[in-house]
Amino acid sequence: MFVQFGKCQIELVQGDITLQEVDAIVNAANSRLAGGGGVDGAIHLAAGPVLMEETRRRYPDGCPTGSAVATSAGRLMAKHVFHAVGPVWGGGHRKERELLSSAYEACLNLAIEHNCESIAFPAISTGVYRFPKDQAAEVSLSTTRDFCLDHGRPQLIRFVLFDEGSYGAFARVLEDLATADGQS
Ligand code: AR6
Repeated sequence: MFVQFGKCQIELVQGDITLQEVDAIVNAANSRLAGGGGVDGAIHLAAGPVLMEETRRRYPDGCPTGSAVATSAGRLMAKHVFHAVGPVWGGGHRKERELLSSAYEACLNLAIEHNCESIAFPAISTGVYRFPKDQAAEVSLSTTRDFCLDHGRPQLIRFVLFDEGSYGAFARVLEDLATADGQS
C-alpha cells in the first residue's frame, strides 16, 4: 500500500530490503557499527566486505544511538547505505520513542544531503532491540510523514517489512495517518 503526503509517497512492502532498487538503503546497525545479525547481517552479506572496511575507516568511533552515518553500497542495487542506530527497548521510559524518531530523521536528512529521491527503511529496533512493533510503526511513520510535509523530499520512502506481523502493524498506522490527513 502507499499514501501520498505532499510531494512524497510513503509505501509499505513486505520483503527483503537487500533486493530494493532505491537510491539509499537503511541498515539497523549497532552503535559500534560492528555488524551483527538480522537486517544488519543481511545487508553486509549482500553488499560485500567493502561496507565494513568503509565503516571502520570512516567511523572508527561508531555512531551514537538515535543517529546515522552514510557509506557506499558495495554490491547492493543502491548508491548509499545509511547505518542508523535505533534504541534498545527498555520499557518505554528511556527516551526510546525520541531516539527512534531521531534515527529516522537522521536518515531522511542524509537522503537530502546525498540527493536521494528514494530510500528504503527496515523496521529499525523491532528485532533484537525488542521495540514493540505497533509503537515502532507509530513513531517511524509519523516522523516520516512530518518530514515529508516539512521538506517535500525524498519522493519515495519505502518501508520494507520482513514478516506479515510487521507489515500489518505498519499498515494499520499508515491507514490511520491517511485518514487523519483527510484521505479515506
Ligand atoms: N529485510 C528487511 N527487514 C529485515 C531483514 C531483511 N533482509 N532481516 C531482518 N529484518 P534487527 P534491531 C527485520 O534485529 O532490532 C543487529 O545484530 C526484522 O524482522 O535486524 O534494530 C545489529 O547489529 C525486524 O523486524 O534490528 C544490532 O546489534 C527488523 O528488520 C541489532 O541487531 C529489525 O530487526 C539491531 O537490532
